[in-house]
Amino acid sequence: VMQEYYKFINEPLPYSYKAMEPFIDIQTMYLHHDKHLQTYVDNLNKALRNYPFLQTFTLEQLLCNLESMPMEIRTQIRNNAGGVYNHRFYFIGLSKEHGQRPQGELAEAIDRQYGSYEKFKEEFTGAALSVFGSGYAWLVIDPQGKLKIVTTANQDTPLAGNLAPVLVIDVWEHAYYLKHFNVRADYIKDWFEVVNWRFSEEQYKKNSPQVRGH
Ligand code: MN3
Repeated sequence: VMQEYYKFINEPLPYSYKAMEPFIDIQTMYLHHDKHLQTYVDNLNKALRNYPFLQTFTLEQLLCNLESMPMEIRTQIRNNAGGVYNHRFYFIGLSKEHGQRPQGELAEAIDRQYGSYEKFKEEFTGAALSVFGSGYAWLVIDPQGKLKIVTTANQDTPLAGNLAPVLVIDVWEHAYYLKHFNVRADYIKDWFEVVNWRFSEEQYKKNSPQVRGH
C-alpha cells in the first residue's frame, strides 16, 4: 500500500469569503485561508514526507508530543502543524451570524471568572494588544478546569502547555493589515462582532473537567 504522503488538506471555510464583511474584509479572508494557511498545510506535508509513521498522527498528537518528534523536523512540525491547528481554530471560531455573545455554561463561567462579558472583553483585548510581533491570544481551560487568557508567539499552541483552547484571535498582521492597517485595536473590536460563541461553548463543554464529571 502506498503511503499517504499528502495527508493534510486545507479544508474549505464553512462560510463564504465575504461572510465576515464588514468586520473582516473578503480579500483578507481569501488570502488568509487560501494562501497563508495553505502554505502551512503544504509545508507540514513536506516535513512529514519521509516519516510515514508520523503521517498517521493528528495535529493534536504532533503538537502534544513535540519533544519526541525527530530533531531534524521538530521545528518544522512546531511551526507548520501549529500554523494549521491555530488557523483552523481561528476560522471555525468565526461565524456569519454576527453579534453573538457567550452563551450557556461558557457565559456563566466567563461571568464567574471575569465579572461580566464586558470585563472579559477588556481583559482579552488587553492580552491581544500585548502580543509583541506575531502570535495569538486565547481563552483556554487550564488543567484545574479554570478559564484563563494566554498569549502565544508565532505558531506555538496552548496544547503543549496542557491547556484546552476555547477561543482564539490571530493577531499576525496578515489577519488585519489590509483593512485595519496598523490599528490592531480596531481589528480586535471588529473580530468580537464575528466570534462564533456557539463553537466556543462546544469547546468549553468538551474540555471542562466539571462537565466531564471529574
Ligand atoms: Mn494567520
